[in-house]
Amino acid sequence: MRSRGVRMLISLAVLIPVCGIPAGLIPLAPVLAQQNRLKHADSSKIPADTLKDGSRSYPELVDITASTGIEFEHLASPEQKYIVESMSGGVALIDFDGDGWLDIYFTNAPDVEMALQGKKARSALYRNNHDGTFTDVTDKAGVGYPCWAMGASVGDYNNDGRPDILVTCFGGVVLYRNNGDGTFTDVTKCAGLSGDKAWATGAAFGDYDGDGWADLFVSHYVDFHLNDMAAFGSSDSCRYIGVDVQCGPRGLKGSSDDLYHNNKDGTFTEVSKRAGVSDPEHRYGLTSIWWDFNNNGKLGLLVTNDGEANYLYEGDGTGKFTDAGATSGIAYNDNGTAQANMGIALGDYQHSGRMSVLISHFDNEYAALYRNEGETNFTDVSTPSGVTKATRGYVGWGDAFVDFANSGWQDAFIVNGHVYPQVDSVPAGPKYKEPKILLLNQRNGTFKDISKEAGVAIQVPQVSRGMAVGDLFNDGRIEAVVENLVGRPMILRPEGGPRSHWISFELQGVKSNRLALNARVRATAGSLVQLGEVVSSGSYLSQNDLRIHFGLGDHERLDKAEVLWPDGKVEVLSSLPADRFYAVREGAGIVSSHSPESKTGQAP
Ligand SMILES: [Ca+2]
Ligand SMILES: [Ca+2]
Ligand SMILES: [Ca+2]
Repeated sequence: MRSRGVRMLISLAVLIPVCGIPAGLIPLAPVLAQQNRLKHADSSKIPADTLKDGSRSYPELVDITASTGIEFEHLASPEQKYIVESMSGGVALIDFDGDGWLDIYFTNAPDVEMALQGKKARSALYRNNHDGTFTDVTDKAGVGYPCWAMGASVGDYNNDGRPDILVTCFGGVVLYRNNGDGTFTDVTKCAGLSGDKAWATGAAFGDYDGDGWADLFVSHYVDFHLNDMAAFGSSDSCRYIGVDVQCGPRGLKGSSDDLYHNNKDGTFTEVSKRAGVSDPEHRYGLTSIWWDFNNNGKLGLLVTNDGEANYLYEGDGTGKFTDAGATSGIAYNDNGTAQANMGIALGDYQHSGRMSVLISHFDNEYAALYRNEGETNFTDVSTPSGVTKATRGYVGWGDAFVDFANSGWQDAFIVNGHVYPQVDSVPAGPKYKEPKILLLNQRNGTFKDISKEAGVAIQVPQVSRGMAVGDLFNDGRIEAVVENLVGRPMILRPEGGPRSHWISFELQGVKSNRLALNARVRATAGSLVQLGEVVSSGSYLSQNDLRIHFGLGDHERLDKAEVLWPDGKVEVLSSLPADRFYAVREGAGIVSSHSPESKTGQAP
């Protein structure tokens, strides 16, 4: 059965060389339009990554938004006079209806004027129709008006196997319980989360004490109030490159952070002070992420702070944390300066067996690549790796280590967009709308900027914020969903390039939390050894696919997949054919697997 599945996939690939996914999954018209456009683009100039036979050495990232039926628009005031108008736009990938296909939740926010008039902005949930299109199901789902939304992350707070949504807001958080029937219920109050009235930003689920129930961390940004707003251009901290701009965050008060322990009964208890993660210094917190950064079996927490030192909390496994930000090397850049730390990408880009970190930053800085050296040590390798040169001059937000080409080596993708529209009035200055950046992993610790070779779509300047990566169409290729502060999102799909193999794992916790957050897979195919982890939150206030996907290059099978469950137990799966999706249940091994052309799982 398996070999026939692989043969079928190959024959389909021959039939549809550009699209590379089974017929019927994507409407044909947009694909043909893309092919025609490609022909025109290629006839004027052969891209640097085109091989002699005309094929691409790297996929083109094609903007497929128009063909998806997604019409969401993020609201934004033209002038962005207040910092609270600039920071929204996280996007979450979540299979809310459990059909095995990723759905998309876009957060939205009003501007100050709208809010003062009592007007709200509509966030939106789109259900995946399995044919390349999505349907707006926001109203039925009941998730359209959570709050003045910043971002969203996914966790299963009541451990019923259904992923829930946590929305961070200017004004606390909103927890949506997934009812399993296409609807959600706002359970913020009964869950004990309604005490938060501050400006919440990065929320992340992780079971820090290993009791099998995901706990929740929520970072906060500026202590901001609509009845007491610093006026546009009113002081030195409200000017940039000679022009008046919005004020902050510098010059404004910051806000402390929260940690909620899961009581296993649908409620949480706030424990940040006794846990040591309350942020008494009131730094400007943005994205947060749980992961076992030093591979000691105990969950740690990274919190990016805007213009201030990052927190890297080392956990003792029982609920006590110590900030190792400064000693680990991740709090500051290699000049000892705190940068405007925003989005977080996690990835073992060097196949070292350790997850390194890429943090996006402001335009006069650079995206910082912190190489994980093990034992709670990180080295800022941004400059020797080529990341500094490629990212300086842009304001970066959502970021990901992602293998669009399925080569087995993760590249780095960063979406950009300035904070101040006023910069456009400065002739030699940066621009409000900025292109995206794609950095090719050169497999020697360095990256090459291939942004201009990856197609015209990512060169289109936008004011981007959130970004999430995942296999939207269950075809073994990873898409990127970019949420822009201004206007429509951009959905990017890799097309063309070498036909490489891949494998995908959905992990189901039993003793561990049901979504298997922070479980890992170490995947071995010949000499190619990769590490993947199930992570709540990340990028900029966004949520990636919870499945672990590996590109495998020429490898037609995985020799070995070691599943590292959060409690330290390891399950080893051997000789798995590539180009398939595997569901692995803790203690039970593979419970189903399927190829892209069969929509439902089957016994292994
Ligand atoms: Ca779905
Ligand atoms: Ca749930
Ligand atoms: Ca817990």
